Amino acid sequence: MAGGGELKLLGMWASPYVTRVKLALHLKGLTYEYVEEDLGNKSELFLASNPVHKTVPVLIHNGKPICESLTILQYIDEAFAGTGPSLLPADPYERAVARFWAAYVEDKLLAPWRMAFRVKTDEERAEWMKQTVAAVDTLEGGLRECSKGKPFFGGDSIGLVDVLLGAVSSWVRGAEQLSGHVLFDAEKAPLLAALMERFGELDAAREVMQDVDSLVEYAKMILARASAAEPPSKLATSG
Ligand SMILES: N[C@@H](CCC(=O)N[C@@H](CS)C(=O)NCC(=O)O)C(=O)O
Repeated sequence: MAGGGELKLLGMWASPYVTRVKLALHLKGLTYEYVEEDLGNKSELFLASNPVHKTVPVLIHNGKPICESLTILQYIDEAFAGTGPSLLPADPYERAVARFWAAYVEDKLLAPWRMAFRVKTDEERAEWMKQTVAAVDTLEGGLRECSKGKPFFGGDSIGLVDVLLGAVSSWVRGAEQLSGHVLFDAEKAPLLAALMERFGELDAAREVMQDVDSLVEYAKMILARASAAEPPSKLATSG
């Protein structure tokens, strides 16, 4: 893997936000040191690096911290522009479109899906899942327009939106095992389902994605704590 200064990633294994950053670093072929954080007992380095949100991931590049996964992904793309493939297209309009769909995935798909793991009752969970499923429908249409028959949202190769979606692939499979609900159903969202399949075949995905059975155990703990109304602040949750 390539260098380009010292890179350290503070993360937590189950976090899909951390997985995004790992994926981007692997896709770019960058060497980095990974440090697992105990979110129940945050390290001094971690708190000093992200005093505002106190969340993982944090990427430290030559001693300088970068926080918030979407900001980190775009930083990696810009700071290592000559190294490996680009996550964002060169054309300003296409970049804007990619950022638009990245924000959509974040706010309309993953945020409600994350809530579904955090609420106390089945009724509340069903409401968040309704919003999640509606977002999958819209995203399928977006993918149809953006990919123009090519394999990824980013066209021929994996881009920003593909990284966001791919990063939840183990959580998607884990949630399927837990609830039987298929988030990217091949009949209702064939393009997204095919994209997730293709993503799973990438070397970066094989190297980085979490073990699904471990996530299932972790998710059971989150769901149990949520239904007991324990504050979820110490837990990483899906989406
Ligand atoms: N918007 C943030 C979300 C990151 C996030 O929520 N991380 C969780 C783990 S999945 C976290 O660090 N939680 C720490 C805590 O709640 O104390 C990002 O994109 O980086």
